[in-house]
Amino acid sequence: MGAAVAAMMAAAPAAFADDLKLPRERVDLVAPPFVHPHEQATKSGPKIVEFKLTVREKEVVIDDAGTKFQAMTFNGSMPGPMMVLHEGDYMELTLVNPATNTMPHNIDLHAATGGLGGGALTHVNPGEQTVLRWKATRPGVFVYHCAPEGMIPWHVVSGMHGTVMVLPRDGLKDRDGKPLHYDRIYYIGENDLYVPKDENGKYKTYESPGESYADTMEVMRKLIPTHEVFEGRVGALTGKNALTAKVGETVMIVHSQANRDTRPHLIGGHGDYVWETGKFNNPPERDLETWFIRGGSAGAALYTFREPGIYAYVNHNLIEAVELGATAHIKVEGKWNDDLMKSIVPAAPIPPDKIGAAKPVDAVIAR
Ligand SMILES: [Cu+2]
Repeated sequence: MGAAVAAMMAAAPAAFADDLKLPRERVDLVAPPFVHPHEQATKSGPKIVEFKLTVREKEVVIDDAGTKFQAMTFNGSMPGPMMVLHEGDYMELTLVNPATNTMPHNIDLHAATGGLGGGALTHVNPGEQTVLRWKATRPGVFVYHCAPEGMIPWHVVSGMHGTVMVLPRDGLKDRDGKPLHYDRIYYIGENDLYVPKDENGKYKTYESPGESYADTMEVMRKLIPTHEVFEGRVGALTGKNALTAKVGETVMIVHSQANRDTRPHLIGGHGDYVWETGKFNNPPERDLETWFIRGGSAGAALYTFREPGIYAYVNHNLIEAVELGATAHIKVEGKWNDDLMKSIVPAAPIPPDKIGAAKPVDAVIAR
């Protein structure tokens, strides 16, 4: 670690000036759908939380047909990792743009105040890095995304987005101030993708993001995504990649969409407590069937699983869920509760003496 810190000090000495006499914590980030370990409520005072995001431009596969896509990412995943801190903490973010990249990048953090959310202070060309410090003053889940002048939407829909979660220091509360906790947390980042096709309708491939730019812009301007995905590809969270939970566990699902509206729905379950707009100073809504995530925002939902099974968690524009990819699975283990649901008569042929019962209905229709 010593060498890495020394290298960073040499690159950006001013950012490490010890003007805040606060404890520091360095956080190692993990790729979605997982979230780095964190306290839900904290008894400690404000601190400086250090995160590092490295921009990775890379080719990725976005569906089971093997469609290739020139992605731009924070830390190599679409979306980038969730970064968690508490209200009153400072984030000290190192943004690295390796020399192997081809594009300038930066970061606009919706949770931060001033300077285009940090976008004005974090512009890095390939081979550069920068350190930004900002104070977390508003609790909630907030999108962050790349926003380089002249190519903002392209970088965002190419994968450069993620979420910051600022927790209240004393944790989450319901409408009456009763504490709310989660046993697991998953972060689902939804991404609309616009992949150009050739004259035969086949998806085109490119050597670099820059080479794909003109064609991609043409598709983007029509506003019809070719893919709508969770965690960067169709099937990233289904089948053997399903999320897991147990009956009785409370799961927090944070859902972001940096560019386009979406409407999460848990088939067979609900949102027990939902911060639809994602901001924890507002009381959570109860018992939702579907909630709305505005493009450019993140929302948070708590659900305690009551029945085992495979749950589908979808964007309930079902065309986007089923045809374009916006579906996840949650595999829940535990004991079935007959009180909540029970099959009284399993499907079987209609008994002969009941066939006639259809006749009056036919008569009504005929009349
Ligand atoms: Cu970028």
